[in-house]
Amino acid sequence: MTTITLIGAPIEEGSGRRGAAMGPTALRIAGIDTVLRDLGHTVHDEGDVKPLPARDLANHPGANNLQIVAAFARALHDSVHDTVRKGHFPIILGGDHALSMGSVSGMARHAADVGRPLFVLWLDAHADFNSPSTSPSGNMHGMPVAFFCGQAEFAPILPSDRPLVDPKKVFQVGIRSVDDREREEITEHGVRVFDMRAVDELGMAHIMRQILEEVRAANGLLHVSLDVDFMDPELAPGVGTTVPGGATFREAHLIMEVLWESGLVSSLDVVELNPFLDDRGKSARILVELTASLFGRRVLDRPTRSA
Ligand code: Z70
Ligand code: MN
Ligand code: MN
Ligand code: MN
Repeated sequence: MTTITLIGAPIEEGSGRRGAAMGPTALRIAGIDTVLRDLGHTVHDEGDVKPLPARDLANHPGANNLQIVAAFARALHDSVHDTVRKGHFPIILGGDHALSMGSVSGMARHAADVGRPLFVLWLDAHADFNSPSTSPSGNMHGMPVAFFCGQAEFAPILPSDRPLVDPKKVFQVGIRSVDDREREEITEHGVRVFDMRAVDELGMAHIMRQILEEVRAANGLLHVSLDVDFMDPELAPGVGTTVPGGATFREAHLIMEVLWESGLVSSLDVVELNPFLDDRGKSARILVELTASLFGRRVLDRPTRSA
């Protein structure tokens, strides 16, 4: 059984609208701690990180709310790194997706400490590979992947010696809304993309098998970042940007079940839940269910997990 640390990150300043700061509270009300304890895990809830704005950074015209976004990134980098160093599994309760600048960087630091490669599974409608100079919106929740892969424009946010993630170890599944410059960037940097067309043509089981085999062969750590908009908006409406044609309940569940069976997952972000836009807690409850499946809830007994 796993010792899990919940870390709330009530950031909404990366998203360009209000509401995602209520995400951690909604996930707690939906019972994320209880569900994990009922599965036999030990759960610590650290509460929410309380960052102070990064006043050393100047305002930037292409990076909205840079000071507060950077503050969350710094706080989460430290908190996630401390958690995983103790041998605990961090679950970051978002908050908008800009928080992954910090959580993934904290995991990259840990991976470097233990000499293993870090892989990232990015479950999202979006590629989130913009930079301040390419972003059409200036919203930093559209930038975390470019950040942790080391795009130079972000240099002052975290220390310059921070370990980066190799873009060829980032798997994006379910994407279906990509800006023109982002498309060029993810291709140029070799991000591994399984867009919605690939999901339809190959099937989720095949895609996940391929990803997990690669992580296992490299003895990698795997960070999972789950954006609510990965799922179809009919299923999970509680999100700022709804993009039609998302993952089904069955596809999302299958992913979580095979991830659990793999034993390879080291850390999880649950991001972009906007309870203000949700339909009577529906999206929060689905996220809690998916998290339960990632931690071993099953329908029937099957051949057990390998690790
Ligand atoms: C667009 C941008 C975005 C949500 C990421 C959208 C970004 N690519 N939206 N996550 N919900 O503004 O960069
Ligand atoms: Mn996202
Ligand atoms: Mn998204
Ligand atoms: Mn580039």
